[in-house]
Amino acid sequence: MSSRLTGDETALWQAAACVLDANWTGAATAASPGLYPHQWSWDSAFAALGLARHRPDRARRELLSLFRGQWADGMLPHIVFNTDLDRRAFFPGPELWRSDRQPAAPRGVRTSGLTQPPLHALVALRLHQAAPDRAFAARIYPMLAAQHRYLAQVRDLESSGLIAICHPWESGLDNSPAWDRPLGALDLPPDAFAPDRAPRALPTGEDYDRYVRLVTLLRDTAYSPAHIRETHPFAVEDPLVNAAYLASTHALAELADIVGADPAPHRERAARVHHALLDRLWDADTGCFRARDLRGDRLLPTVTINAFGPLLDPELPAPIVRTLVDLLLSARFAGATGYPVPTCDIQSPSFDRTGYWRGPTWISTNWLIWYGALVHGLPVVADLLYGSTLRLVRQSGFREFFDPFDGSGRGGHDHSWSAALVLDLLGARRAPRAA
Ligand code: 2M8
Repeated sequence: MSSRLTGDETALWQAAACVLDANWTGAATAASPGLYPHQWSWDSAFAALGLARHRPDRARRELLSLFRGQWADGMLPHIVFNTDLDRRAFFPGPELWRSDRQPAAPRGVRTSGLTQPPLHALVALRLHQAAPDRAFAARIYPMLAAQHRYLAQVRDLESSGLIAICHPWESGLDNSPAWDRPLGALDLPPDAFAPDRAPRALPTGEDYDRYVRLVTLLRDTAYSPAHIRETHPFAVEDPLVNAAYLASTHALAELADIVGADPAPHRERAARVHHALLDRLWDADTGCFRARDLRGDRLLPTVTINAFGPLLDPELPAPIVRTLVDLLLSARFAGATGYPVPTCDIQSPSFDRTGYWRGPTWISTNWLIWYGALVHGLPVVADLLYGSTLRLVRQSGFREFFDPFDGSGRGGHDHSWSAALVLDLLGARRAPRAA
């Protein structure tokens, strides 16, 4: 640690490092002790960013450990289960997904059958930039390329360039009001799917029935591309997921250069995703990005934090960047809360200051906007996100999420990505060129 950090920042650094050390299982980082004891995909990507600042050898192990769960078709699952844990440690556990019965799933590793925002190539590139390691790059590049091949071949449902999620969990923003409409349109069979007793309180009830219903539809059709393309009832192009995909596609091109592979296909793909984001998800009338429901062929109405995802696109036109920043700073998001950025438009009837992904501030989405602000050379916005994020953890600890009005902590304690991303923020201040 250098003198560029204040005493207070140094204390935060040490506390964050302790959380990551405590959540290290020996091979990977548990997303949250007790609550999410397994390895989650985008949590793992965020954990690797924090580990890169603290224990770089573990950062590379983190990503490689996640890719142990990759399926033969390239699908990188959103959960890799730690089979040393009691099977009741988390619902839904391996028994819901039944990956062991899928020929494409890896042997000896139990996983889910869904994905999450594909930030991994971006993270792998940043690990390489922080501490160049060509052997690691050469090892992980084919896995990342396979992940992206799967997304392009199986999830680009309308050959638009954009990828679709087929479950709210794939967005990472599970209960976001953005998904209320397509989720509400789902036919539920009369019997309930959720267990009598879930090991935690949120979210429960009918939402969970719908989530589990979507999983069983996928599972019972062997997670088949044909089912996903033609009949699966939930298919949404999300701006945050696609922005992560775009940023990672750019990173994949750079990694291809580093390992001597051909970057051209990745560059072509990135150009397509960039254009499709603007053509299909930008709503000029309301001045924001919205998710597109492919089953209803319409933009979904509620404005949420995913509207800011495209700030990760380095080529986002300047007028659109300005419009997004105006929205971000307005009384609908950061402007009216002491602890921004709320994950839903405060003026929306769906906003709920304590509801899971329905309004609270999360460190992961703050970090993504902070990173997007750096991409576009917006130091004032980046400083706002930096200060607000540090204030949250200083006041309430490394909680899973926070009330955007009073900053009180909610959900799990010692949440790995909250600690990891604070380390990345502090590390960037310490050594700005690594950011
Ligand atoms: C939450 O997701 C899991 C489902 O996968 C859950 O609700 O049980 C979300 O916050 C997700 O983004 C995150 O990856 C996961 C673990 O932190 O928890």
